[in-house]
Amino acid sequence: MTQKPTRQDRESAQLLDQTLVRGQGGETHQTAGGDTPTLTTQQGIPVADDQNSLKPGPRGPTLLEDFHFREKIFHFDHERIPERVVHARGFGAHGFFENYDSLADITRADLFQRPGERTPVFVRFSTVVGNKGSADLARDVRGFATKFYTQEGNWDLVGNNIPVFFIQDAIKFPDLIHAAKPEPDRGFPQAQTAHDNFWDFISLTPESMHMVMWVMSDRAIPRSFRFMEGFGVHSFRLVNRQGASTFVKFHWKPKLGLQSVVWNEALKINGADPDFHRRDLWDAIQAGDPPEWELGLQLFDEAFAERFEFDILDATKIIPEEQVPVRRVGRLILDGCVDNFFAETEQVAFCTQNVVPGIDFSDDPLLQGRNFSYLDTQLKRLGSPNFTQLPINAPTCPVHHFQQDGQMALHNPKGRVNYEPNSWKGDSGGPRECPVRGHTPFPARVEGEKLRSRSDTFGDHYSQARQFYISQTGTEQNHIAAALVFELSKVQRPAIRSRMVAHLLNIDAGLARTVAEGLRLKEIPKPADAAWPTRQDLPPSPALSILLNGPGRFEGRRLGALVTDGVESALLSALDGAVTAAGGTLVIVAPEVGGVTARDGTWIQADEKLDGGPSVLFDAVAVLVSEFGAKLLEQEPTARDFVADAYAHAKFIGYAPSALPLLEKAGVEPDEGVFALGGPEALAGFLEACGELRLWAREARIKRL
Ligand code: HDE
Repeated sequence: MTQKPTRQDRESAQLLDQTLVRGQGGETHQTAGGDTPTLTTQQGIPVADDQNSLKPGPRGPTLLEDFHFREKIFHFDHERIPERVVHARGFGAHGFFENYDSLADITRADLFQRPGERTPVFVRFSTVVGNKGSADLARDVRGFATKFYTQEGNWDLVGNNIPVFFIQDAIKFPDLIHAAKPEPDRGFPQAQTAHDNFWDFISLTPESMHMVMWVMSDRAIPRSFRFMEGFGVHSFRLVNRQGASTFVKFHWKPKLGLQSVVWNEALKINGADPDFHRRDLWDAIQAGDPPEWELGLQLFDEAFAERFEFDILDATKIIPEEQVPVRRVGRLILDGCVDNFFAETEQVAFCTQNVVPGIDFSDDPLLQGRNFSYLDTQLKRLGSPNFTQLPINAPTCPVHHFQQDGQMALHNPKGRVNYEPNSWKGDSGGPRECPVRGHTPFPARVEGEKLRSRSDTFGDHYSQARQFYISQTGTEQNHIAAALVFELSKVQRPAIRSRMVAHLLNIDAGLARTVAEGLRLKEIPKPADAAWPTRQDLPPSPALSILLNGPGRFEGRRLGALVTDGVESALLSALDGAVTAAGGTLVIVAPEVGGVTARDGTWIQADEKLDGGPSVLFDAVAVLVSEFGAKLLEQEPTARDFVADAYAHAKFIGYAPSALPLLEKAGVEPDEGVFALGGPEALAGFLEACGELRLWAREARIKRL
């Protein structure tokens, strides 16, 4: 309700009263003049008429001579570029990274040398499986890719919101993605892993079991990009000026804490607002509340790598934070929306091989494969090796080299010399290599027979899956079981369902039993053959739970207030004050978008019409309808859903006493999450409770499946 002026407000202020000139055929013409520039072709030729193609006589055929028409249609026909083969649906924003301390002792990377220094960044969030037009709340991994425009070149940290991956060797990536994407004969399902091909592949790929636990957890249905973690996944190296190397795993920690939605809510959000995540990021930045993350480093040496229970080169494993703490070294702020989605979000080309001096790779076979794939994919998508010259991809530091020509070359070097070595002096000779400043790979010792094989240190596929599962709260464990039951219920072949339960038996017997019961399996299968027995001694890691790492406050969240004519305006504005003081946003939902008349006659503008503003779009709700309004809305399924969904999704609900009949009709049974909003104390209590985000005890009480 109380919001700073948005871009939309600013834009509305710029709208002109348009002067329209009617043409002979009734078409409208808007002509240039004043501040309005003249329309031109791409060649800069002024255009006289953009409404009619050139014809011999008003009813004749269009003439080939019409260069303006042909250029316009030709360009339109070529507007699309191939969407990304994975991570097609994404949303980007600009911002900066700010260093806390100098990390000179562990890396020579220029961006980490000076405390307080800011490096510009562009971040693109994404889902993996769905196409560009799919819905935001698919159950899926989220990409979290960051391009740092450092003074020594671009560093791309191309991560996910889950710290492990499905496979250990990049050679399996095409199979994994083929299996997850729509089935090739029928072309569906879209943006879903709930189908036979995916689970067939997964159930034959035991190395994916740890990742499966994460993807079936609520991590795969985040409430917003702002409330999720990010991970570089692989082990990388940091190298200092003396050439000493430290292994590192990168983490992003959201300032506003972790939060996810529940699955039934995700299904409904996808219908009500398929752009839920991108809208949330856009709105937060436009409202002047830029989201923030801290960059965390898990630093460890060769000796730790040797003694760690698992192989640090295996991307299906984490290093628990309790074992190697995450050191927070700086903050990332996203404070700028893009000006043009295509130019920036669509054309941004991340490449894992973009590392700067002081940052280096490990031998993780997944990372090594990615280093080939990303460059290759950019050529396919952007069509030219000069994609690095597009503004969103161009480094902000000086670039000097002898690479030239190619399609769409914008910046060919000047002068006579385009080779090296050459005998021209100074500037005329062009750039030279620099062993001191240049990127030098860490001289790790590598030897061995050339063979296609996998290290047996990669062989334990279940122990960390189990560790993840036992680190979850009871609520989260229930959600994992329910997700598995949902997905496997969409699988048509019973053999695949059983094969999955056979793997679950190696993870947790209770989980396997719940899933088997949820699927009504007639027989419990034997546990899957395992190369290594599941370790029972790995302790729970609280850092892996979302609910143990929530915000404990309502900041950055949205409360939806359902109002009708006759609403008490004093109560509404007191609620608005309390939500705003808590750092949240109040959104007014009314039967009509124009607004309502309060009991005291004041006019209250609405933000959403009821059927476009269901409660799944909010973190908590208040039902402030008048007595008369309650009577009216009792009859209305969308109004009953508003309340019933909020209740079923374990949200905190505040209500004006006059709204009680609507709550009763929606099946709400008062509990410690349902607040009668009377005086200021009740409001304060309600808002404090809202900081917990959900009353999970209610879910346990009312949910059977
Ligand atoms: Fe990617 N991945 N990936 N990936 N990936 C792409 O590159 C690939 C993997 C990730 O917002 C593609 O520009 C291979 C892990 C993100 O533009 C492609 C393998 C992680 C994005 C590609 C992996 C990621 C991509 C498609 C197995 C988390 C979106 C378009 C070895 C650490 C970046 C593109 C953006 C995109 C290949 C596995 C993250 C095809 C071969 C593990 C966030 O090159």
